[in-house]
Amino acid sequence: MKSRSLPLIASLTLVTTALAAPSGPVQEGSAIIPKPVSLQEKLGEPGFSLSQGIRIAPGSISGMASRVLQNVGIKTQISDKNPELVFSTDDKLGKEAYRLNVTPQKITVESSTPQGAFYALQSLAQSVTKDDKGTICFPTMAIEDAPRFSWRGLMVDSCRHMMPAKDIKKVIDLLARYKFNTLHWHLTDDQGWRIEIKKYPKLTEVGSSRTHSPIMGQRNKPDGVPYSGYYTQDEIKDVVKYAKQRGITIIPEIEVPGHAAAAITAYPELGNKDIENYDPKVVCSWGVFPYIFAPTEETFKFLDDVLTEVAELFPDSPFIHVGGDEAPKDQWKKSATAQKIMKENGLKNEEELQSYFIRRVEKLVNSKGKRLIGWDEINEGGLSPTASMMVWRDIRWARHAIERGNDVVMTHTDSLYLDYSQGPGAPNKPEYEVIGGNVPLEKVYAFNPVPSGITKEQEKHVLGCQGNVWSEYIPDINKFQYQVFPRALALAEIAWTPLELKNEADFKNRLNKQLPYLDEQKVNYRRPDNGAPARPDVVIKTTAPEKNQ
Ligand code: TNX
Repeated sequence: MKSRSLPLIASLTLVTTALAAPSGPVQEGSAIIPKPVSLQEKLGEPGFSLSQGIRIAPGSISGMASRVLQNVGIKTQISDKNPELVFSTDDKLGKEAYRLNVTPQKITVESSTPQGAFYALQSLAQSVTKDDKGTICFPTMAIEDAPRFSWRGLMVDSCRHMMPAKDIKKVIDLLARYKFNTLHWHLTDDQGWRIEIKKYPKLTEVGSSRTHSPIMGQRNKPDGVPYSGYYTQDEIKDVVKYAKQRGITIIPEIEVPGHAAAAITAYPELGNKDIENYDPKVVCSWGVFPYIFAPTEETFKFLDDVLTEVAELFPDSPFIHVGGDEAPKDQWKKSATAQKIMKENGLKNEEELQSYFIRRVEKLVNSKGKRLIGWDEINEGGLSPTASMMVWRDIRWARHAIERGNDVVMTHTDSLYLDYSQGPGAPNKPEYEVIGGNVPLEKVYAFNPVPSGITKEQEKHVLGCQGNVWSEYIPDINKFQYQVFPRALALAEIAWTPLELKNEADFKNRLNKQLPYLDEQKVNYRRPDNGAPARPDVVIKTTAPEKNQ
């Protein structure tokens, strides 16, 4: 058998080698973002020619590999006849690490998981270049790579304005290209409850609709246009699956005890109903509002049920985010019921009641097999030793939590709030309004997620960093893309690349080479050269998306 099949293999090899003739010398290197830990390119030597496309070895990863390469215009074929792109497992590599080796004849990927291989393919897809004859090719190169942090995130606020599931998928595609692995999905807030919960249908029947919104450019005037929308459980499952196939875990956020007006409007018995003038409504403007869950057993039972459904919808998320931010205590101060509960539990003040509330919710979250994460206000009144904290206000809170052994994710408002403006150049039109604050690209790039003054040993408590995209002034995908790109690429690099390799000039150079891809994908990014949108022809809406009107 062996001796008869050999000549066949030999002749096939000849044919295929002839097809995959190496390209001519390659002068331009790859412009990978985020910058890999180690990249060695052989410029001036032939690369791997793509004039005939590429033969991918069959296996569990080949379909995904084919999709990633086709997305950058490369013809692919899955074939075990002298494959040119091959995968192997090296269990010694970290979960997200990979090795990628490109020669004029062959491309090899080594990883310990499909996720590592996926990142190798993203690096490969970003390395398409041309040889001296203009033939499309990959440069001859060797990469060894692994991320600096395990949490590389972006938060999408679907409450103030809601992007349809198909647009969330577009966001996921771009995040995957730049090796993000976490999408934090803000699903409940004062202005809308956006996730279907079967046991409590009024959450979406009532809580997903508001009568109007502020007019863009005139933030204190109502637009008079009803706004509503939510994701069905089927849509959520579909988005979660889509994200998973692209190496992205979705962390759901269900806000407690504040930012809860929509839920309380749907089920008024969950609020502090014993106070005067109690009349909850889904909120139609932006800011911080008084309606906050009552700290009663009825509320905890409700949250238990909600979290059961949420945990089932996000099976791969290790965390459930429970908000915890901006919860005014006035209603608890006025409510006899809340005061009685404080007394019964020996709580000295309303801050301690907030802390009690969060600890009760943490037990529920843990009972579903998940860890609790919340905004840094969960610190006030005492931080649970097992909670993780998302630091958005003062970096000192991060140090405080880390010193106590809590894990943190850095989302600092001064550096990572992508709803803020980016510097000069946005068109002077109402639809380009932002909430306030200024975070230029350079400021994102300059941010170090590890706070100063902590020890090497404590650094392991910094899970990573995340950009937050609050959507008060982001009514649709076009404005979203304008706010998020290209700053998300700077964020991708600070989350992945070792600190000692950070170099702003080099980053900007690579960023310029990424723009043609973003153009091709029709991303409405902010032009780094003049601040204008990439696509002046796109219409950024000033009111609710059509579907929701
Ligand atoms: C504060 S950051 C909030 C959000 C707003 C945002 C606007 C945080 C945890 N809470 O509710 O949308 O400011 O930038």
